[in-house]
Amino acid sequence: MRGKVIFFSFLALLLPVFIFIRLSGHAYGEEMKHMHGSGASMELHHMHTLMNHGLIMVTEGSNLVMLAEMKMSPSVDPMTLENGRRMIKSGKEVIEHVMAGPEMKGLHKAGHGDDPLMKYSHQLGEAMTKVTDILENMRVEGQMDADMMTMHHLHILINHALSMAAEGSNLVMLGQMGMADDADKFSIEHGKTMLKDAHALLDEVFGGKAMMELHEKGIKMSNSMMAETHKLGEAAAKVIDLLEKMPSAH
Ligand SMILES: [Cu+2]
Repeated sequence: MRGKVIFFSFLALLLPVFIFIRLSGHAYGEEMKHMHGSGASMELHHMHTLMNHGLIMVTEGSNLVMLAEMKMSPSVDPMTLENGRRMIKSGKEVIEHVMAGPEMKGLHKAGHGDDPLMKYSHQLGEAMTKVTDILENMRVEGQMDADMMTMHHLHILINHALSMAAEGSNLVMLGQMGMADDADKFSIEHGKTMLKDAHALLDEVFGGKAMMELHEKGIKMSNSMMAETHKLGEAAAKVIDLLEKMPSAH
């Protein structure tokens, strides 16, 4: 009898604890639902982060390839070239995986194919693929002349603008997820500054002194590398523009 009383008093004491755990679990679930929004925006924003990472890989790889093509260090150039090419390939695979892999297929099967944010994601993917294709196919065989050297230096700046924009965009998304009040504000602010600076750098490359001098010297769009440079610039501008306009996670 006494044992039973002790047992039931024990249960009675534990009951509020169980109720508390159930309720806070429920509240956490609601909180997550709030963060996810009604659609698949949280999943898509995580995918954008992966795509941005893929793009950063491509730009870093491309910078290595160009460094090797400048032929300033014969003992290191082959390794630099090989690592650069591999980096471009892996970065491209990340973007392709996000755009068409099982996770994306899952979201489409779940009925998110017509979400406005989904349309945005595929526009961004397309724009990044265009940049990636141009960088992957850019080749300089043999010794470089001075103009080619100038153009490659400009390409490195374009790549830098792209990776600044991608990193800025990742910080904006991180902040928008609302997991750390004050740090979130700084994250969003700094991310937006990076995006703005990336945009300004790209404008400077195409409106600046070096480019003007090349054109004044008669290097026209008929020069295949100059044509590629402007194609790359247009593709990069599209990516940076889309990253600046990315709809928020909420
Ligand atoms: Cu999709």
